[in-house]
Amino acid sequence: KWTLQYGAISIRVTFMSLNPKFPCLRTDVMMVTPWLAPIVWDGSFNIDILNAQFHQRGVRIGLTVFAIKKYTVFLKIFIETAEKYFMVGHKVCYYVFTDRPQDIPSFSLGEGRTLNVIEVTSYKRWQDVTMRRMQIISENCLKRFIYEVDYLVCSDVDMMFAGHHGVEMLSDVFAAIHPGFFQASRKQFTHERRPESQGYIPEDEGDYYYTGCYFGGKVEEVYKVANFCHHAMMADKAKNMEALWHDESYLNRYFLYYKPTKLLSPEYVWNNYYGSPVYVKIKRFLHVDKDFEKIRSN
Ligand code: 2GW
Ligand code: MN
Repeated sequence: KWTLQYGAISIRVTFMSLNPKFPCLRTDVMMVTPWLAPIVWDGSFNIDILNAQFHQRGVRIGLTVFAIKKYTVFLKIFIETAEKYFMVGHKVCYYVFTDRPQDIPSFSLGEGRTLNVIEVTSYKRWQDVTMRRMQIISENCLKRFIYEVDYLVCSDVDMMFAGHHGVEMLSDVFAAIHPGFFQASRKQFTHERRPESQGYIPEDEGDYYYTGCYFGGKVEEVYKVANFCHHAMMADKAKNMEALWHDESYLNRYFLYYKPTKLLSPEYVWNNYYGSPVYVKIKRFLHVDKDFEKIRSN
């Protein structure tokens, strides 16, 4: 415990974050949204305090990932790097959805960590493969996740963890800022702009451009996100429409009107394509290079 003196006022400090050694403040980036949701950047949190809080609650975290068709090749690096960096020291359940369960290797997992392989049917069109994730996630929230975990994190599989991903991410509902749009202006956001689509965001609206490849929250909240996106897609499909960036567009629409309670900075979903700007001190999660031709052909 420390005492801080502000003129005549002395304050007993019990939080490490007020220790000058742990300032928890960044002045070079936006640390809070206009609706007062924190934006998580390196240097903005004290992990020891957060770990103690989440351990006290015995929090269980689910990580969902889809490996359909040839995308099963990405799983090994994804899980192996998650073992190193994702929620280390907490209870973790991986949920791997695949049409090829026989192709899923076995992994040696850390204590308190389990991996469940769940067989699902595939879709012909790749757009349906990526979009139907929302339906499958929402169904499994009700069937399974709600009984097994407290928080869910939903991720693309063509990714590798490269730095700490801990409980600082967790909140009722969180989204990650797309690394390509952190410095972009609103009119550059690639939202769906056709008013007829369920993914529509007017030109003069939209807070951030969120990535479709990483989001999460409490199971109840993820259910609402995924259920909304699935039904929005189905309504568009009935009109023979599909939003510009598929599931990502519907996700952005949801988050415009049901704002996330925490945002992850692009540290949490980086792509080396965007280089190394100074504000990204750690690249915690990286898109894996893929041979588009090979991996996306049937
Ligand atoms: C996807 C595109 C073309 C051909 C196949 C696939 C495919 C995707 C597949 O054959 N098998 C499969 O399991 N997937 C799953 O969908 C996998 O989990 C993958 O990570 C995810 C999204 O596809 P991906 O990673 O190829 O697309 P990206 O990296 O361009 O994703 C962004 O845009 C997507 C919508 O177009 C999604 O919103 C995604 O969340 C975004 O990151
Ligand atoms: Mn991807």
